[in-house]
Amino acid sequence: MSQLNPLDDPAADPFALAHTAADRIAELTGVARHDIALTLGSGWAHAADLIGDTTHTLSATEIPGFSQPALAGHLGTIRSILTPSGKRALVIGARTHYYEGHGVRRVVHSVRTAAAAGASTMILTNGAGGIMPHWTPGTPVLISDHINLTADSPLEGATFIDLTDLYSARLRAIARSVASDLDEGVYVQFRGPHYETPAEVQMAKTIGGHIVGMSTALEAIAARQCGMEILGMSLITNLAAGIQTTPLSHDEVVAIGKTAEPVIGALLARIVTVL
Ligand code: 8IG
Repeated sequence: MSQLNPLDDPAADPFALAHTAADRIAELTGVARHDIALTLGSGWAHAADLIGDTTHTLSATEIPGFSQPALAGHLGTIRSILTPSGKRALVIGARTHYYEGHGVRRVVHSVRTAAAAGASTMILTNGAGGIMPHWTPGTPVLISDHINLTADSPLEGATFIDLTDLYSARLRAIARSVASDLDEGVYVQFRGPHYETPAEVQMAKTIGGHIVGMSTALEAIAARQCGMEILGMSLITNLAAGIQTTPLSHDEVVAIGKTAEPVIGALLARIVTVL
């Protein structure tokens, strides 16, 4: 089931390919520049219907370097949306996860494409496990920082990038101006696709983590490299292994996402309106 992807050529320049992808988006949409970009993870897809008028829906397969998501429930589409405040939002529903094993270039291609399309703000959302026991499934939380446990990086060569204030305090404050009760926490990215053992969750807690997931951290690093300002949000769909006493089930995670979708979609739409 190999799929030809120009990013898989080691000689390819991933930034040049991101520009090619952005040019294709501009050509297909007729929109020369996008202002903000959103990656919608598990539970967040409905936000796309609420943040404005979708003027174009593209299939990920039309855009160089993108692949269809491996996961049912993740839409393989890229939308251009005109928000009520007149901004252009690029909504990426086609996330490639690190655990798919296609390499980190493919994981961060959507972020680099968004930057090449002009976006200066990157909103990264995901479904994740919660370590804080009071975060009942369905709770949205802001990401305040991350711990990257993938032992990988989207940066190649001796590229030293500062990650202080990676998840913009300014954007978190704006999010809280819309929903003052939004809690925040440190996101720990594991490789997956297995969920953690309870011992690994205890380790994540001990080293300062509050949220466990399988995306976002690598994407945030790439977004920072491109100079974007980042807002990260997790939907807690389950308590992490050992914090909840019942076994984790993907079906349950999807079901919680579906239930929470209208609420968190509306929340994200309100945040986008005031950005
Ligand atoms: I949804 O409990 C979701 N994604 N690593 N752990 C990790 N990723 C997740 C989890 C979880 N829940």
